[in-house]
Amino acid sequence: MTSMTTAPDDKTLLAIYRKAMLIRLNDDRFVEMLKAGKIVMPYYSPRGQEIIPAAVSVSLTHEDYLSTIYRGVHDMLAKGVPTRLLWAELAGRVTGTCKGKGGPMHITHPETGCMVTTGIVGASMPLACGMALASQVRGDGRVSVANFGDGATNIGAFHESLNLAAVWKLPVVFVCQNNLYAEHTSLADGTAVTDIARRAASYGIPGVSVNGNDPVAMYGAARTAIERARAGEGPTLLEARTFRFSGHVYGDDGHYIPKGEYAAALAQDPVPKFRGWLQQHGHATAGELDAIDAQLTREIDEAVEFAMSSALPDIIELKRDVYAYELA
Ligand SMILES: Cc1ncc(C[n+]2csc(CCOP(=O)(O)OP(=O)(O)O)c2C)c(N)n1
Ligand SMILES: [Mg+2]
Repeated sequence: MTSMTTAPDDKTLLAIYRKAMLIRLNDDRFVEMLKAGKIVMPYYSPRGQEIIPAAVSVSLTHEDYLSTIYRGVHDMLAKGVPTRLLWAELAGRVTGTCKGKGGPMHITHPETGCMVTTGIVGASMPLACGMALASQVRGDGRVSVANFGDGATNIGAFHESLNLAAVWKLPVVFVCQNNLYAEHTSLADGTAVTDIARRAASYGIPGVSVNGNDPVAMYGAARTAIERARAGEGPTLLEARTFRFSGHVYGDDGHYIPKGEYAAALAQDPVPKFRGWLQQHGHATAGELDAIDAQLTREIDEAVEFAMSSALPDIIELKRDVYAYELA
């Protein structure tokens, strides 16, 4: 395994904080707008999972590729999709990343390496293998990151992708965001081996289990895996343990999650916890963090204003960009 320095410096810690808080504040605003009936969309909240993409993406550039799933707004924001374009897409406006025709389930923004959001469980992995193969053939040094959930590890595509990536030494990092639930089913109820990282042994690749809510541990594990992929040493399976703070989708009250389990997770809410840790350990003052938060709030205010004042797509757009040639 490639051995590199994996402790984040202050600048990196603040970059992780900024991304994690951006995700957190955006989520608050999405929920507020949904509740007020101002936007209508299927929304899969990433609350509780903010640290994972924030800590992964600081080691990536816009040249690196990302694939993710319906619960992927956090991955997109962390990778760098501009907040205003993301909002416009979620609100179904022409100014969105996909001209308002993709919506939350299909955010795509190649300019920042965000190649695909899929609603098909497990599909982010073979797509990442394809992108990584392209990079390998071109020799462009790009790394592909595939995000998926714990439930996706029981889909055939998971095994096929890990095997293919291992055999061809593809530059992929498989990031399993293990939030302990797949829709209404707990991990233990649907998975024989709940220690997901152990599955990597079947393909002879490193399998690392990490507390995804710990920014330092998450950063270190991701950086090692990304550097390994970039060095041509092949893929890694990274299991980021976390918790889903909401029901599966907006409107699901999550009643099947035991109250105690939920309360214990919420008491460790990762973004406020990280904020406190940064101050306690002298990485930032409360004033510096307040200034970051205020700037992020302004960014979101501006994004909402931009999205809501943009036009909805014209009816003629329904068929445009959908087929290889435009139908009459
Ligand atoms: C191939 C496929 N099978 C089933 C579904 C229905 N489905 C949507 S989300 C989901 C749960 C997936 O859970 P997990 O992979 O843990 O991701 P999470 O939602 O927790 O982020 C299921 C079964 C689907 N979208 N695609
Ligand atoms: Mg899950």
